[in-house]
Amino acid sequence: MQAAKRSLCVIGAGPSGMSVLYHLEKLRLQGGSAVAKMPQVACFEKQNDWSGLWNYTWRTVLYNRKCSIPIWFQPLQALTKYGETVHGSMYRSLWSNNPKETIEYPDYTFEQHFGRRWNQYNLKPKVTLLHSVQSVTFDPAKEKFSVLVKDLEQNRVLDPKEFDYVVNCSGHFSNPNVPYFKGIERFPGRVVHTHDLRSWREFTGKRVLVVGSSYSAEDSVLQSVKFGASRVISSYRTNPLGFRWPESVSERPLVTEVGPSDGGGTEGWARFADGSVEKIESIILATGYLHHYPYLAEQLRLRGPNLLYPAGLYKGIIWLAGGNNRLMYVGAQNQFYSFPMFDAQALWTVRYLTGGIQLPSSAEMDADTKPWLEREAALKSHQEAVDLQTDYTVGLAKQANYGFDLDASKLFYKWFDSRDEDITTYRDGQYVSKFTGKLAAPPATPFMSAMDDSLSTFLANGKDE
Ligand code: FAD
Ligand code: NA7
Repeated sequence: MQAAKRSLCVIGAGPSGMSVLYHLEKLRLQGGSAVAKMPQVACFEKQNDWSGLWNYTWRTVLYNRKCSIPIWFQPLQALTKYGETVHGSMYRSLWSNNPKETIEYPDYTFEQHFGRRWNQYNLKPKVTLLHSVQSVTFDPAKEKFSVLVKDLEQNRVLDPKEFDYVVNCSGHFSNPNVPYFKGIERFPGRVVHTHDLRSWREFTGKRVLVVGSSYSAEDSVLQSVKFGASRVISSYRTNPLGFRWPESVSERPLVTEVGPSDGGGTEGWARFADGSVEKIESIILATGYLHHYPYLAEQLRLRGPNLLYPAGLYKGIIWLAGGNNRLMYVGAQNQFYSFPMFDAQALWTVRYLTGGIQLPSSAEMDADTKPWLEREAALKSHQEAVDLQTDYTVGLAKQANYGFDLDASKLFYKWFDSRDEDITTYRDGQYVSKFTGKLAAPPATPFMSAMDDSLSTFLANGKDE
């Protein structure tokens, strides 16, 4: 008698989830012994289309359209028409902050046209859209997951489905980390986390406080300047951003208190750890995101800060707690490499699922993970951070027989240097694709003066050299 086919549930159809579907299909079409071991796949996506955070529609904008009203009247987090939290954290005028050559798929370069890779294998029918995963539990006796899914259009929770494996690809830059600052409840102006930001035009002419000093903070400062904020104060907890900023920008240590100005209206003030006080009208919390998987049973749930190597995952993928090795996370890391890293993780996952990669003992998996955690804890520079993710991604790709050298560290170093040289022009830089050998065209309009981010303007760009 033939053994029953094993089953796999993929949660989320962003870049990570789509890479899993892509490699399953690619391997199936290649044929060979892996095909017989291929699991039956169901992929559930709660949005109306694939592409994850990059699925930016008029709905993303509408749901989060909160005007300049005091914090009391603003909803904590916007909901979609189906009562789901809005996944999108993107905003108008967002340009990739890393060179596209550092996040290129080797077998589908940007030159071949972004966005069409998934169509190559007709993957759309494999995604069940507008279906939100509500609960995932694991029964160790049966070695099966039970997954509850809600059909959002029908407003109906479906009967539980059993799966042998789950790959969680739901992203982790969607649930905002919102710290409290003394007096914030009395601050009369706009208070917004970057997750809810959609347009920078609301800061034109305003005095803006940006809290945080990582990538969202950097972009918040830059976009505020670009869209005409009269003054921008960047407040850091650990390290300043430290760039040579335009004159209207200054950096301060952590904000300790905010409050309303005497005259009424929406103006207020902020006090900082060095005792200085500044008048401000808006606060942008660029304070990052929290891992948030409310549908996963407690013992399956990854927690903790945004790390390059989150604890509890063998090879950054296999969930170790509980010892079932049947739950995988793809894309749970902080990201320099993003797409190519997800892609290598996806292929590694597919090889594991189809018997091409065997897991060592639990003790060996723990031992493999430990040096990565120690290395991350000892990082001293952006370069060292990139090196860590390069070693991780290249190693994973090698073990999975990925077939391409993904090391883009030199491009990342060049990117760091160009940010240090001039933070206002680094996005206009040109890089050579590792995979086509071609130098990209410069943007038709430099980033700081490009106010029209429509697709037609963007695609009217010159041809790569
Ligand atoms: P996501 O893109 O978050 O996709 C996860 C998917 O899972 C979503 O479609 C979501 O709807 C779905 N989902 C979630 N929960 C459920 C559920 N319960 N049931 C069903 N489906 C569910 N990366 C770069 O390389 N360059 C950049 O310039 C860049 N800029 C960024 C700017 C911002 C503001 C943010 C927030 C991130 C940025 N990123 C950037 C990083 C980004 O995380 C990756 O590019 C990429 O989108 C991650 O892909 P993912 O598939 O892992 O997660
Ligand atoms: P990150 O990279 O996780 O950074 C979060 C920042 O928020 C970081 O500077 C933190 O300070 C700061 N933070 C967190 N909590 C606090 C509190 N309580 N007070 C002050 N500052 C705080 O998130 P990003 O949003 O910048 O980037 C995530 C992704 O989104 C990335 O891919 C981007 O391209 C877009 P710290 O430095 O730890 O002291």
